[in-house]
Amino acid sequence: SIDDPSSTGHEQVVFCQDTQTGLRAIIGIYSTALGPALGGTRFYPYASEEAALADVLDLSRGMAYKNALAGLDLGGGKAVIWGDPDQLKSEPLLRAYGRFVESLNGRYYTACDVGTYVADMDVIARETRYVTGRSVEHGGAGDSSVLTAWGVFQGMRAAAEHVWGAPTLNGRRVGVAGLGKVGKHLTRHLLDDHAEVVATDVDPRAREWVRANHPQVELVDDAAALVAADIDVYAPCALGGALDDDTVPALRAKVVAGAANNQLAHPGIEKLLADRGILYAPDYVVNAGGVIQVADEIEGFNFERAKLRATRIYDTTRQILRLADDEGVPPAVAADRLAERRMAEVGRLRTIH
Ligand code: NAI
Ligand code: K
Repeated sequence: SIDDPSSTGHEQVVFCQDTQTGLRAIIGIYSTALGPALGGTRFYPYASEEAALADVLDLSRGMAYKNALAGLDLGGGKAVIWGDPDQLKSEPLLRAYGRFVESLNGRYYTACDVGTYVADMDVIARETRYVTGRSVEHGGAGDSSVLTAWGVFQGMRAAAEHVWGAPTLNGRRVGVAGLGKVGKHLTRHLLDDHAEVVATDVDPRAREWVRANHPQVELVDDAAALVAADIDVYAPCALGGALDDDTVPALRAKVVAGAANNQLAHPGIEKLLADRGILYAPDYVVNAGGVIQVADEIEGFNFERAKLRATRIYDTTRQILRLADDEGVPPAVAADRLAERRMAEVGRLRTIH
C-alpha cells in the first residue's frame, strides 16, 4: 500500500517542487538492478497527490519489467508532473524539472509519455544529459511509434506461429482498434505480410486516412464491433483496459497482440482469456519497441541497431509462450517470471564485487 512506502519495492521516490514555475513532480525509481532507470514523464492533471503517487509507483514498476524483457541494460523508472499541461507547461517549468532529473546523477533517464512530446524533451535536455526521446535534429530517436509498431508486428508473428504453426499473418484477419501513430504503421506491416485488416477509430481523420491510403482495409463502427467481428487476431492500439469482463467473453479472435499499455482491465483477466483458449501476447512485451528506440539514444542513436533489437521481440514472445505452456500458466504470468529472473540473476552480479 502507498501508506507504507517501504512495502512497494521501490528503491527511491523523489518529490520535486518549484514554486516559481508551479512544478510539482514525482520521480519513481523501482529498480536499478539492470542499469539506470528509464521511463517517460507523464504530465497529467491528477485529482490529488495520492493519485499522482499511485500512478508513478505503478508505472515505474511496469517499466522495470518492460526494460528487463526488452533485453536492455536499464532499470525501471517513471515520472509524473502533476498539473494541466495546457495551463502549466512552460520552458522554465520543464527546465526546472530537468534540473531535478540531473540531480539524480544518471540514476533516472526520462522520455516522452502522455502529455509530453519530443519538443519538451529537447527543452529538458538543456538542463540534463539524462533524457531520451529528443528530436532527430538533437541526436534523438524521434517518433518512437515506428519501432513500437514493428515490435508489435514481431510479437504477433510469434503468437501466430504458436497457434497456427507459421510465423506470419498471411491470410489472417486482424482487427486493429485505434489508427493513431502506432496503429497506422502496424496496418502497413500487416498488409505487407498479406493479412486482411479490419479497423476502427473514433477520430474521423484517422478513418479518412485509411480510406485514402489503404482502401482494402474494412472499417467498422467501434471497438465493440471489432471484438464481435469474425477476426483471427485482435490488436488493441488505442487506450488501456481493452480486455475486460465484457469484451473477453464476446471476443472471437484466437490471438490478442497490440500496442496499448495495460490492456488487462484488472488482475484475473489473463485467466479468463486462457480459459477461453485465447492466446494473449503480453502488452508490455510486444510494445517494447518504443522504449528500445529511445534507449538507443544513450549509445548515440542508430536506427538499424534499434530495429534489430526490436525484431528480437519475436524471439522473446516465442520464449514466453513456450514457458507459459511448460509451466501451465497464462503468458502474462510467464512474462513476469522471466523478467523477475533476469532482474535477479543479472542484478546479483552487481553485488559480487
Ligand atoms: P495515438 O494517440 O497516436 O493513437 C491512439 C488512437 O486511438 C487515436 O487515433 C484515437 O483516435 C484512437 N482511439 C481512442 N479511443 C478509441 C476508441 N475507444 N476506439 C477506437 N479508437 C480509439 O497513440 P499511439 O502512440 O498510437 O499509441 C497507441 C497505444 O499504444 C497507447 O495505448 C500507447 O500508450 C501505447 N504505446 C505507444 C507507444 C509509442 O511509442 N507510441 C509505446 C508503447 C505503448
Ligand atoms: K525493487
